[in-house]
Amino acid sequence: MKSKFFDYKLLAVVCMSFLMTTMVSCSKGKNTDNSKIPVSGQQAAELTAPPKVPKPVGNRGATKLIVNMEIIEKEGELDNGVKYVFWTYGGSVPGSFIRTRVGDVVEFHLKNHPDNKLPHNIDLHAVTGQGGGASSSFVAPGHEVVFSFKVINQGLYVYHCATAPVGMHIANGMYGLILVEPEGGLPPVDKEYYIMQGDFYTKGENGQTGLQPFDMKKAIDEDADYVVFNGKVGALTGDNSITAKVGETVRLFVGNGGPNLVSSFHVIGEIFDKVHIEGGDLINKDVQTTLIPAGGSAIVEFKVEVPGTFIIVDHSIFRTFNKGSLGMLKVTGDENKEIYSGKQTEGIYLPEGATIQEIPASGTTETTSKTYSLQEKITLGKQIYDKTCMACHQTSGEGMPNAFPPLANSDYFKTDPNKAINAVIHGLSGEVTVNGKKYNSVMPKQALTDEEVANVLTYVTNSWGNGKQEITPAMVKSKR
Ligand code: HEC
Ligand SMILES: [Cu+2]
Repeated sequence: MKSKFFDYKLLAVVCMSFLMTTMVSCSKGKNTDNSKIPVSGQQAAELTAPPKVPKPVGNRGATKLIVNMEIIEKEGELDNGVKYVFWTYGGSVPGSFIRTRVGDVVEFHLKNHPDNKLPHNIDLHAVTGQGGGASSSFVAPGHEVVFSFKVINQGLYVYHCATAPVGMHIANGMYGLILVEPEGGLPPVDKEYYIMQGDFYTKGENGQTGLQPFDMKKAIDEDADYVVFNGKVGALTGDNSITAKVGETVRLFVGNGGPNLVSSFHVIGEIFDKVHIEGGDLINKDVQTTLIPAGGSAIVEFKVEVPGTFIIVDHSIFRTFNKGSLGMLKVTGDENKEIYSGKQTEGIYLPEGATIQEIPASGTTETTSKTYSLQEKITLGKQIYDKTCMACHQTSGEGMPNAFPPLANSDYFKTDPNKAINAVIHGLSGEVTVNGKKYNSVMPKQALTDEEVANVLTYVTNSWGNGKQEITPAMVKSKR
């Protein structure tokens, strides 16, 4: 063991310098003496926009690595139709991925584009030194600064802007990842991707279109309108999904720029075989969800055994379904029914033997004598909808494929609102066809007063492309 070490020229140098201490510290010296690794030659760093990462370092020796990073302030989209002025490292959110190895000396060229409005700088968590580089890198528009640092610790590190107001610079997208590989590189895998979460604060509510300015008050209150991967709702879905083939091993370099929220990173239907906890050297195995602090990271690895669309989420789940933190990994290849069977059978489950269950009544069945305008009925109806129907029929009545039929533009009750009344007061089961699609499930009868049923159905029939109708309590009563 020791003789093998001494064969190794590099470590011999390292160990020699430690002979004054003890042989024990010498044999452990591999990690602690990276500051002494000599560099030879120089090369320009490959920088990539997410979800791509640069080529692995492999077994190249330590070198002088030149990073040319340009800060660009530019308008982009946070969601379809929602415009936002992002401040970026390299033109993307998160910023360009930097890949280096222990022992490298990084010569960092930070350029602030002349069209930008503000000064910026950079704090790299991989730097050992004042401000992580921030104190040497403050740069005005139209200027370039250069500073160098020796890469001593391996791991996956966040970098970000640290110009006041720091929170605002980060909130506008000024963060990214720098990977420091160990000597000889990380073990090779089939696919590698770069994913970084961030929370955004806009003047308008989630979904409000047009150019949205940053909202300082919401940022201070940590009341995010958007929580997204790679700077945009949908940056990793549909055609932008990341991909793999059955049998491949996938490595995700995952960061969290914050500025405020921590991420409960999870891939639905996969188990992380390995997690480099917090981006460091310690590996945990067989992990379901890994916590990624704001300003922190994790490297997760897993082999994909079966095909499917694996949903990538922050398991603080309202963020995923209401604020944007949803990505997709599409895996193609042959099924493996032993690992996952798919749906085998489905029948209707009615433990009490009755055809339709009733949801216990909460309120009174009496009807108030007050008369409401159509608009008031719609408003009251929406409240009932959000409380009672939305869980199944979804926010905008769009339903859910194969489970809950749509109420939006539904041809089921278009010509006969009594069919909707019957569904609500008596429940509905057995096969129904809505807009050409078959459903065969059970809707429990809803314990609502005549007036509540009238209001909720008036809301439904006056929303989402349904023909405008007013449903009265008398109409409901006649169907009881
Ligand atoms: C627990 C889930 C659930 C809830 C809650 C629920 N529904 Fe349904 N609804 C269903 C299912 C399932 C069907 C289809 C039943 C079938 O396949 O026979 C359905 C069918 C319907 C239909 C007829 C088909 C269509 O899409 O036009 C209407 C109208 C309807 N629901 C309205 C409502 C309204 C209004 C509420 C709230 C007061 C409500 N539902 C609450 C599950 C639900
Ligand atoms: Cu900045």
